[in-house]
Amino acid sequence: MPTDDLRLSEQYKAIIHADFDAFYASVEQRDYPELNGKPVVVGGKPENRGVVASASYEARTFGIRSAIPMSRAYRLCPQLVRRPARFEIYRSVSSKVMDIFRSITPLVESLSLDEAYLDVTECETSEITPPLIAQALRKRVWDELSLTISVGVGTSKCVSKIASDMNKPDGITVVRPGTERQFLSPLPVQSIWGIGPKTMERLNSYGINTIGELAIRDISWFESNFGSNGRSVRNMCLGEDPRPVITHRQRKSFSSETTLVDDSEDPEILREIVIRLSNDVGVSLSSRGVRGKTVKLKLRSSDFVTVTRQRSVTEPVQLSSEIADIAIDLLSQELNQKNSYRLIGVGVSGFDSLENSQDAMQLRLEGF
Ligand code: TTP
Ligand code: MG
Repeated sequence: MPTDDLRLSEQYKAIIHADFDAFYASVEQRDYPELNGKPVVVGGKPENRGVVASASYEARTFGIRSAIPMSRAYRLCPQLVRRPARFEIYRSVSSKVMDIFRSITPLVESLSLDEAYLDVTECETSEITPPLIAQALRKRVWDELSLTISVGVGTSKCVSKIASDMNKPDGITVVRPGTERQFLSPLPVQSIWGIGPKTMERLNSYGINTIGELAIRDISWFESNFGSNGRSVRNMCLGEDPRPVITHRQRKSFSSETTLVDDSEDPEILREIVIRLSNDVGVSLSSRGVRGKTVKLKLRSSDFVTVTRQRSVTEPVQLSSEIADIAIDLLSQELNQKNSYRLIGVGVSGFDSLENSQDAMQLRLEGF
């Protein structure tokens, strides 16, 4: 698709989502050229019950994907080449690519080591369009790092992230302003951020398979099916996502919350939810190398009373298990109240400096 005539109008934001292709595996193929063209995975040994962290596109033709057991990967492809993870190298590549991104705009939000959003609205001129910026970005990453990224260009985070996945590997997908609905409509519902496998199954059981089929429901339907997230889920289906690109420095906390399908006072159910939310927050912190000193638990009871409880610790936390330990303790103290709850949230704030956090993350990864 020609990309030089796709100018985003002034009334829209221009967001690029960039993501390395087969990140860990590609770094291994780059550094060990004899692995080029071969099915390569990065991950733990099968005899230690290792899992695949990253699979090269050659390995994917055998059905190998991230998160499957390594033993299964070898069964799918006996000639598979496995490399152990070299986190230090991946972190250094990540920091270089983020520098390239930041040389284009200061508005860069890294989501993990290998992906980021760039708000390039202000970089746009009559000659330099967002798709051209995206192409230039891809070329620079290739020239300077010998790795490929795939990018999506759109008017919001949600659309650009979905777009970057459409032409992987080494691809670019541009969604012109005003065509968001058309672009999203045929895609499966789980492409929408926040719709996981369980919700997808439920929607499929109602005969809703695509985003287009979901988008035609009215707001009250969304609210009764997605609770307080109803409005934002509906807006995303319509291609509208007002979330700004937030840089590290601006970000003060990470949190995750959920509205329960049925209100609950069952300690086991509530604990399980707290563990899941702590895991979401832990993944966000770990992938960005951030640690925080304050863990917060938010509870909204069936009668809509919201309480927050927080605890600060001297040793900053980052891992899901560390967050969950504190959040569950805070929960246990509230359970004496015998309330039934409709919403639970877990958050971490009080970040230490990024430099310190990255040292800490390195230590933790080396400890595994
Ligand atoms: P992804 O971007 O999800 O995967 P990828 O870069 O390997 O492949 P692609 O983007 O082309 O689909 O994740 C980035 C890195 O994060 C990945 O290379 C390894 C790591 N990772 C894990 O360790 N475990 C996982 O389950 C996933 C999904 C990723
Ligand atoms: Mg990737």
